[in-house]
Amino acid sequence: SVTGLLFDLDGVICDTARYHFLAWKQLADRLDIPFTLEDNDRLKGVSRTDSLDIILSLGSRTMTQEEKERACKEKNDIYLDYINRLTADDLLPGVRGFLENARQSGYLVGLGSTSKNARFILDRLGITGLFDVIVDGNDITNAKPDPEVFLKGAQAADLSPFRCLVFEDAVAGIQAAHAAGMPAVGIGLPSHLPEAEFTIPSLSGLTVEDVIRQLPQ
Ligand code: B16
Ligand code: MG
Repeated sequence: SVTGLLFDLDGVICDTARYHFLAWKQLADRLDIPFTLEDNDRLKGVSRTDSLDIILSLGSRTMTQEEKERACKEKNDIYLDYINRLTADDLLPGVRGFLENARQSGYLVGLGSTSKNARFILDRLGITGLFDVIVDGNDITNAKPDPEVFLKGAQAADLSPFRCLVFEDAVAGIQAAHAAGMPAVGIGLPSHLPEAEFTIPSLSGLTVEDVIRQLPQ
């Protein structure tokens, strides 16, 4: 049975995707590369450097390693200006209650995010203390859909992967969970996350037991 819960950050805990978009958009505009909100969907769960490669491919452009590092820093500085302003009001609906219920019910609670800014974001949102385990972009070498982030989360929580349940909003994240041998609950539309065990629109109004009951036996 499930004893640990691993949460993605962007799109599950907080809607940081729009700030990622605004920051990448500013860079893309400067580079004269067309980049739309729709394109941004492809960046969800993808690492910073891989995101830049996707944007460069949209403009059929290339960069040297040094130019890439500068571009990534430029994007992250813009992004930091946005997330610096995050407060507890920016938690997605139901997140705090769901995490508190999970802890009270005895589940281990972990974060599995590709973001190198994850700890800073949790601090801004005021929920760092609700996590037993945090694995983020600084701890991994392979971004989702590689299972590394979730396998390290399970390891840090001293749990077998099959005891863990993942909460994800991105296709790459659902694939990462499955590659780790973990079931995944999709947050969002079933049509967008057909590989998830099942989807829920948000964590609002649900307890962990409500969710676990829906898992295929
Ligand atoms: P950073 P997640 C991911 O977070 C985002 O979905 C993805 O869009 C972003 O590029 C990645 O983090 C890296 O973020 O530039 O802050 O290191 O969904 O895995 O929580
Ligand atoms: Mg996400």
